[in-house]
Amino acid sequence: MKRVITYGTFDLLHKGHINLLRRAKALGDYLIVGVTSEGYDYYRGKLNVKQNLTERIENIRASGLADEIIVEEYEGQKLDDIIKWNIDIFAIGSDWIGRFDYLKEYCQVVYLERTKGISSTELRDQQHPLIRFGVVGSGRIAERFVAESKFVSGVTVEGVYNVHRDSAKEFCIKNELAFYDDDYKTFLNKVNAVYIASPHGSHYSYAKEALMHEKHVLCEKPITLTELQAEELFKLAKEKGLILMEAIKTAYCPGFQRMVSCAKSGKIGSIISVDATFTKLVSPHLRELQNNGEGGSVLELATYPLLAIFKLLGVGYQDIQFVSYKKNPNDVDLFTRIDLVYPGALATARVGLGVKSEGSLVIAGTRGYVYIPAPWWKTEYFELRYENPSETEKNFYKFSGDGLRYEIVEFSNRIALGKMNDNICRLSCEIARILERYRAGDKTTIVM
Ligand code: C2G
Repeated sequence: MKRVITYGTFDLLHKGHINLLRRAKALGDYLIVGVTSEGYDYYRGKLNVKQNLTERIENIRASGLADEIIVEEYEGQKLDDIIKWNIDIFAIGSDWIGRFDYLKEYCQVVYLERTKGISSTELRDQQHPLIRFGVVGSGRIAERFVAESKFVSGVTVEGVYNVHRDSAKEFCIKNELAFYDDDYKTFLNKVNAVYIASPHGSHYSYAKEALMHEKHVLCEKPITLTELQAEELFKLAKEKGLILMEAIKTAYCPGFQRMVSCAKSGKIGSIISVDATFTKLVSPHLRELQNNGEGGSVLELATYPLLAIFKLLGVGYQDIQFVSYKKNPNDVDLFTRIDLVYPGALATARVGLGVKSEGSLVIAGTRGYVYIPAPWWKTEYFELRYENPSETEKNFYKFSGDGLRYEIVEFSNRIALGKMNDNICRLSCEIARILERYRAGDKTTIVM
């Protein structure tokens, strides 16, 4: 009996998949189909698969073409499967030509002609209208956004807006966009969503106007500089049935999400303390350190540690204190410690643009602790540690590229769902509230 194996995501099972399965089956007597798990697809950068694993398996089963269905969960599994299932032929579509030649040592490898004119990506785009982004601002992060958006299907970046026409033009040419503009209304009319990456203080007005013009908004951190403004924007988006989201990539990356559920699962007992540090040395002439009411470590970086603290302990803290080091001509905070006191727990966020420290996240519990080394905000790895070192558990995840692709996927999924995530909206408002208090000098000690 000749045994054939093939693999795929098989999202929104279509004619191309069916042809492939039929031809693969015809190569032998017994066909095994490996369907990729959600985790594996995320790992290999297939970020917006629409159907869950159960639905995709069910479709393969209903096609009647598979004699057996297995789940593909990790890199390198193909080789293990070929040996385990005693496979004679490995078959895959011609879009993979050459990529699986290394399996020829173990079985015959056949690349089958791909069916032209149909793909899951096209079907997804037909079901959900393309998200046509316009970028507001043309700085470093905006450029990274354009690059990262290319990893998410169903999304394009079409144009850029900047009050300075020359900057917009330069950005447009460099990033091969379709248009640029220095008139915000004209710009808004050409897109259906905006990514706001302008200076902090301008986020509120750009976001508000975009929402008023029925555009979805993905806004860089901090979403606004006051709690009221953030609440107003989320309320407006809700009333209009639009999506407004703060661009905090960490919140949506797989490693961080797993780490949070693991820490909260009881494996380290009750969480009593969270210590999160993020420092990044920048040169004094850069935007981040200007004395314009928008500079300094807290405004630039505190979103990340506060996200971790709020995700782990919630937003119900009772007291907050800031201690800042500001010895520089611009009088901006080069380093700040934020202490939050909860009923039965405590947390500290440390941020620095002019002071370097170990950027780790430590979550202390009654049974053990979670240690995430720098850069924990791009979580690739975390350890569960206990009194007995032999119980240490190490967990590895993949964090792809700059990570902005994860927030873009979430934004696009939210648009398809037609609903914002209320918890994360609240979290953004709470962060804005802390920034506002800090800017007002509330509960702040300055180190002399
Ligand atoms: N396919 C095809 N014609 C199409 C579309 C897809 O023949 N128009 C084939 C692909 O070449 C692949 C199979 O259908 O052999 C499944 O395609 P996808 O669902 O896109 O999965 P893919 O990402 O190719 O998974 O481990 C996973 C595999 O390596 C490939």
